[in-house]
Amino acid sequence: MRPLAQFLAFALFAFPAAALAATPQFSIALKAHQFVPKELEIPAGKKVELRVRNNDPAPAEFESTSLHREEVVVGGGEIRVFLGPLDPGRYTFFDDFHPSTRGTLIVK
Ligand SMILES: [Cu+2]
Repeated sequence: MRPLAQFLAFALFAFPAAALAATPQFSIALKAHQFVPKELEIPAGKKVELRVRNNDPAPAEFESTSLHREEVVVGGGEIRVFLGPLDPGRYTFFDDFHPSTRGTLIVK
């Protein structure tokens, strides 16, 4: 391959990986039917990846009306939820299987 063709082949290969790596990641866990942390701050106007880890043996459901998300997390499992870009504000989420288990996403 000529140098330009080599560069283009490399760019096509490398840029999607770079774009993925640039998505900021955040984590919360479920422990004894509590979100840890209870409040999580994420940047406004950016797509983010939220990892939700369930450290309890019982299944949980990460649900949020304002975020339009509803996903089961099996006991001992982890899910990846892609959110945003979001407007600044407070977004509540809860475990629909244990509705008193609640947390807040603070977007600023
Ligand atoms: Cu639900």
